[in-house]
Amino acid sequence: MNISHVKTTDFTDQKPGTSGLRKAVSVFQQAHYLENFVQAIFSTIGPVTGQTLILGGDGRFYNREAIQIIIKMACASKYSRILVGQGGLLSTPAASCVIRKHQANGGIILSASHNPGGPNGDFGIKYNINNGGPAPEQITNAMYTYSKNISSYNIADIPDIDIDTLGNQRIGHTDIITIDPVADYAEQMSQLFDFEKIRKLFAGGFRLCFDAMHAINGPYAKEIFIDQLGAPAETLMNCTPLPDFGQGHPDPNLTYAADLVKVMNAADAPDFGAASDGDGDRNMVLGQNFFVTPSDSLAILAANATLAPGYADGIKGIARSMPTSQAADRVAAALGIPCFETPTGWKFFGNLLDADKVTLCGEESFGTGSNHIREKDGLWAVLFWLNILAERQESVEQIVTSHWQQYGRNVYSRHDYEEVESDSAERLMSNIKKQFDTLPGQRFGHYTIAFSDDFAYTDPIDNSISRQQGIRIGFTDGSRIVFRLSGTGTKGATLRVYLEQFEDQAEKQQQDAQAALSELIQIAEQLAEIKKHTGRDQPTVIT
Ligand code: VG1
Ligand code: CO
Repeated sequence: MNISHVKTTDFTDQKPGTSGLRKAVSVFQQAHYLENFVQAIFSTIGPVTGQTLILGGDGRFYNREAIQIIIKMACASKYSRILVGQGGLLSTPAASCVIRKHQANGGIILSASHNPGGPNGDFGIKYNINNGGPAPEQITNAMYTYSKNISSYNIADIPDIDIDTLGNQRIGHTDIITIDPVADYAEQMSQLFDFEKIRKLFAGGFRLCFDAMHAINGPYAKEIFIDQLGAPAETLMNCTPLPDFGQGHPDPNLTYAADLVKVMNAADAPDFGAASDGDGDRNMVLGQNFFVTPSDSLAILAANATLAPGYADGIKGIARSMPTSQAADRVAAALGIPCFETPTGWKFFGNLLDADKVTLCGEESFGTGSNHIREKDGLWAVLFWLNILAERQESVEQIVTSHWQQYGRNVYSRHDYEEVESDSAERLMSNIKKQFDTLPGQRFGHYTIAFSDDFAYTDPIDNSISRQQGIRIGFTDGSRIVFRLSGTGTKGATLRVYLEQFEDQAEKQQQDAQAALSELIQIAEQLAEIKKHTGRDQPTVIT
């Protein structure tokens, strides 16, 4: 096997964001662009001689081409094994599961997650370490530094590999093993949840509608819901993965999962609705004509965890990203367990999970997961809910409203302003920061500001510090407004405004969230002058 040492020049923009390196497909298609970053990964974590690499992606446009390039570069770097998902497919949670199960050194996941795909959409690449979780910031920073100084990369001169037939092929020093992308993951799910009970639930006529949004979770949903749990075929919606996600936006929220929302709001709606995103790690859950916010979902899973066999012994702690509502904190307090507040992005949960400080983690952005892997996990959350529904024999709405009665409701919403001009977005953020000194004590209508800061996090395990993780405005009654700029967008800047208010009076808990938050929405405008800086009257997406 001949190895080419290809001369290249650096790209200046290969800095991974909240979750890997994401760019327009056309950027990744430039000569040497992907190769440079892959070499930066292998050289930063290396030497990789004799190691095992897990490889797969969400099937979006350019997935297959990228898989071939990475296999050839991994052979050149003398990995001893590459486990690649059949057809080049692996959901993000399945990749995490496979890394852990096969004791791999790490894995490369090709995905831009919830960003649209297709030739005019986005592509992405991220590296997960041997615990199955996203590489921490120190490692992604080192990759970026390497990418800025790169002058050549190594690639094996071999023909394309067959990634569609299960089994082993040996190339030089490397065994390339094509694996079933679903099997290991499905086996793990059957160990965590009471499949027998859920099977009975479906046999009794319980109806689920699952929308894979034409993305990676289709085959996983078919295997688990239909083949293993006996749900009828009509359970599945948009479950054939397409390279352009059917020209949709594979982000499971009320705006983009419109097909599912329509079904769940109809008169004859199924009992339970759920959707997942491009790479299968996000989830949205719905009852009949009823939306469960991701922050509430985390709190409810925590409060009901012992109903699922995998968590029957109770949970050690909870971690939530800073902008996620404080609903989970209330459950943690009631259970007498710790609740950690981390920056946005799953990579910040890894150390807490490895140290066994927390069992469940969640983000307001439709992400929930546990210590079973080191990624958020869309289907896991749906199965957890099914297990709870099978045990409690109540509707989704009943479970959520009784949770509010017991713990109070953290009324919550996120307003996104997408594709804002980057300089204006930066200006908006720095203008709020300039007010920090004078904000505490100021009154706005019913609210008084208790504190304002730029969130910084010190990891309790390795003491690493992450600064500038979002602006927090806290009010004396526990309400909050958070401002953050997205780290996953590829066009301009996305401003996220997170709003939260606590409501303990049962008669007010049923209110529409936007109505209940209307005063905080006005205060956010007053503090940040969103209209002036973004030129927008309305958010692009409200979740
Ligand atoms: C967003 C979410 C964040 C999530 C990240 C990756 O990041 O807010 O909670 O972890 O996406 O999710 P940002 O920086 O755009 O706010 V996924 O499913 O896109 O990998
Ligand atoms: Co995702």
